Amino acid sequence: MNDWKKKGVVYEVYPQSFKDTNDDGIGDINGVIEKLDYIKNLGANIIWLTPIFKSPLVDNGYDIADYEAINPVYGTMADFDRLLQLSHEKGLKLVMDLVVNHNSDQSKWFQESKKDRDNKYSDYYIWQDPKDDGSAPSNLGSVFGGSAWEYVPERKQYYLHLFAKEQPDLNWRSKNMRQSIYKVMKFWLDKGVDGFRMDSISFISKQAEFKDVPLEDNKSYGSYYYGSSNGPKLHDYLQEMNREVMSKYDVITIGETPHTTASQAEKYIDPDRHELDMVFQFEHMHVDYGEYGRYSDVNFKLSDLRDSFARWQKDLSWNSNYLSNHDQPRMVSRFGNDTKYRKESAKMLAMITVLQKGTPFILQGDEIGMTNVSFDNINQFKDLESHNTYKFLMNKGVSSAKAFEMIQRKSRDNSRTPMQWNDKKNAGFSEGTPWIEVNENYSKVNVEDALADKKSIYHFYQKLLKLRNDSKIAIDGQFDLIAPNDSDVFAYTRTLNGKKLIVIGSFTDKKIKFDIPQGLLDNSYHEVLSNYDDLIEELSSTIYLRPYEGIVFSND
Ligand code: TEU
Ligand code: CA
Repeated sequence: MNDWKKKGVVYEVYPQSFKDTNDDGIGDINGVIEKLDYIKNLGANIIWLTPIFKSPLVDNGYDIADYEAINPVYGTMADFDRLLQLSHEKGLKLVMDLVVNHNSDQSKWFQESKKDRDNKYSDYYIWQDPKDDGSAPSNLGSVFGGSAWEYVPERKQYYLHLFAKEQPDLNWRSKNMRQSIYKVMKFWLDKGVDGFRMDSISFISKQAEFKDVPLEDNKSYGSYYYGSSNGPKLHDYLQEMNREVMSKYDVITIGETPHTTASQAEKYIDPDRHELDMVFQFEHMHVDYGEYGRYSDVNFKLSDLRDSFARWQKDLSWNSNYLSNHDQPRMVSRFGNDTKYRKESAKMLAMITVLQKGTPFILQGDEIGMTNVSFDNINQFKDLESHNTYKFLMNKGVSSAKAFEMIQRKSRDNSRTPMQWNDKKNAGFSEGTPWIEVNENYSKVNVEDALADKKSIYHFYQKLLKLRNDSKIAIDGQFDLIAPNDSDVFAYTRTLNGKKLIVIGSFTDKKIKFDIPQGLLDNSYHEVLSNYDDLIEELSSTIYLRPYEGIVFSND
């Protein structure tokens, strides 16, 4: 991977919640333009823009009806061109979301494909005959609940949708379909975009046959992962895509790879295989899963989080490092303490994540420590997954109060509420009525205050990102855990040519004693970053960590 990619720090912009400039309550492209300097000043250098294409917005734009058109709610193609040009003038790269495991049932491709079995687009989707009794071809369930199959009378066939029924899966076995995708990619790359974050890319190659799969503990449907994640021809497709498209441009490619192990992931990014630059994986997001998957009422254990991170650091040559994105709750609420130690824990979590080997990803708002929302009515949630899961949980006999609490805790909407710019109306996001309500804590958590306060989370991120990009050790150093069994502390070293960073983060609200292994810390070290004001003066192998304290030492 070349230097600009290694030094990439990604800032994820979820445009509908970023900044609204025409007061229709929906963030837009001009809003991103308005805030480019804000992103740049933070120290990020790559913007990942989640989908802004024409879409009926069933899944907030991850259901694309026209890959080459901008959704008018976000602006025009001219606005987009201006965004791209201005980003480049400011030295920022712009990465688009490429959603090609599926698109929208409103797309021309699908509208044609469903008409009959013999048209130009008839093989663009995964059509299967019913079982003899007319029921769905298999018992696969979809990510958002219910069957993964939907019947279309015109064709007397079912089509596969791993996500919502309005998101039919594309058939990568079709050469014409693949060529259509490559054409779309070239359309954007020829405009000058700097790469793609590839949505659900580990799912694009399906098994040849769809059969019923074993059902786990009384589930009604089989896991959609069977025969779809890391399928038989996945790497052939990625190599073809690289040969025909990416190899012709200097761009960055980030594959979102649900249900992928570290050893499977290495195949995507091994430079000799000519596929992708990096993957965005989920193993560490599963540390608080339980009976009801992500929505379970389970607290994470530090040991699970640390083990997962460490395993990926060891087994994969380059990772994407994050604790939240638009599909996850807010990191400070999930892994830190979003009340008394909100600032300390948000900084410590950033530190422990950004200084691992790989590309840091920051979700808009995490740099000011935005938290989960506290809604009191299910209708305040907008995500289809939240609503489906709420019904599902109640069908399983969970009380409505408990089900609501579970949604509240893990809903994807926690990360999708409007960006909190100031303490004025609607947090300065919009003068109109926001499409989703603003988090009520905006009067104390907002950008204006963060910029005015030298000790804010924002300013800590600035220092942290500068440290990360100025330090060869932080970029290329080897990762090793320290105190791998400590119940409260996540600590590791990064080492390059004998020089080290020692990174220590406490995950507890108590003051604790921490022993640095004998011989590791000597007088050649100094403290380079801390989330508390006063630095530790005397270096000794026993240190006392304050609540959520995070410290970085270096001998470089
Ligand atoms: O997410 C893909 C994905 O794997 C999902 O399982 C994700 O973890 C899900 O949100 C679980 O709750 C991508 C996008 O990031 C997501 O926003 C889309 O809804 C999804 O693909 C379909 O395009
Ligand atoms: Ca708008």
